[in-house]
Amino acid sequence: MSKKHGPAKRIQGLDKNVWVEFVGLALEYKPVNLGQGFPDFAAPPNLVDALVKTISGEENKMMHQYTRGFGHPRLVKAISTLYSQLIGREINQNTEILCTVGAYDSLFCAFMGLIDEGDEVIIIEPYFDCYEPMTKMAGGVPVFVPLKPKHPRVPSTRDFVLDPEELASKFTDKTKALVLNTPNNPLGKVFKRSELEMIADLCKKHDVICISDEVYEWLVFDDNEHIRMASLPDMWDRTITIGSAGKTFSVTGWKLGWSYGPAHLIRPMMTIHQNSLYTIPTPLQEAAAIGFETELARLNQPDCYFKELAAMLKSKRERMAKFLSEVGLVPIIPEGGYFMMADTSGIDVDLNDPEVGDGNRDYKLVRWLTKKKGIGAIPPSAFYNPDHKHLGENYIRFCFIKEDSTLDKAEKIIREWKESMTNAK
Ligand code: IK2
Repeated sequence: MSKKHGPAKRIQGLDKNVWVEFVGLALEYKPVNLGQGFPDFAAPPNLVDALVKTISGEENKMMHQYTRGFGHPRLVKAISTLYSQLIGREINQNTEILCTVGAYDSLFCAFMGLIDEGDEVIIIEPYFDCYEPMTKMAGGVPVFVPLKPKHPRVPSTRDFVLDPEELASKFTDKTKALVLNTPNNPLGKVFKRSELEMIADLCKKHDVICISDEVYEWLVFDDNEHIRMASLPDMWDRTITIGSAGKTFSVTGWKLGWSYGPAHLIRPMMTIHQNSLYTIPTPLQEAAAIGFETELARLNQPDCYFKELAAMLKSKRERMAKFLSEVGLVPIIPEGGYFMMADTSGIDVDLNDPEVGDGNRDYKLVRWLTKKKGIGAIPPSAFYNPDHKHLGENYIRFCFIKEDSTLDKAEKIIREWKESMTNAK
């Protein structure tokens, strides 16, 4: 191949992607899919109705055409109304909000719009995998700091913490941004106010931007509370908050997201957006706006979809924790989100089989589980940088936002697996 036909330098070394491999594996082997994070149950009927109405009838003919580039007027109004309430300040719908193709595109606009060649970006591990390649594509340098369990076998993600001194040591005069993800994917950790304050103080001290990925903001369990970084004192001016309709309304296929923050941080993101996608699908934005309006009218009431979904997930979380434990997959109970990490150190299977391929233990084990047992999952070492992959490789991530019938199937496989292990002894 001619040298001229080679990939751009900015993407060299970034070709491997956990989703490409494991979504592909799930398509090929058709396991009970507890891998990629999406529900397998119906979207909220009122949202579906809203979409159907939006695209039907002569009176809605303009819904099939381009809309405002930075966000459909009805949607930015709804986002502004909701989050102005939640963070306790008026958010300007025209200058302080950007609607994007999923949270992914918001992240892309943030990295591309704000990170320069040589800028350092602090990323808390484990992290949603795209933060690292996006930092690199922008020319930045990722600097990692891991959440660590307080002791080897912790029961809850509450016990995964940052070492404040270690975090402080990562800030230099080149640090431009820190990426926070609460509730965290893959762990499900919900950062406490004191933890957020510690991070915020460092951001303020070193004049650093916080890119706060809060796509699982409504999915918190027990006495945990989702605290928005932008609501902490003096953090608004340095925080971009990212959300996802896919996660909020259980419609991941809509790929609709948004960012809100001060105009001086949103404007550079808009520049990337206007020069790449320019505008995003009108009907999905209109329907999501209607969805938000509905939930706004019943916010904090038990029938609010955000509350209902969290309540439903809590029982699925408990169910999954129970059946995983039965085979010795020791779960770390998540405080939020819809993933569960399970410690696989006690599982003894033959990973020398050529069918499980190579790489870290969790990659092999997930391939084994998919091909030999019919359960799809995700290897969490994908969420650590190369030097820290050992911190993730003794776990597997399972997704529990699934129909009870899907969880029944997974439970049956797990029980049979357990029986076969007992019989083999
Ligand atoms: N940020 C986080 C933390 C996410 O988890 C996601 C979606 N991830 O779901 C895949 C998985 O982990 O199985 C996103 C951003 C992207 O959200 P969106 O789908 O709105 O682009």
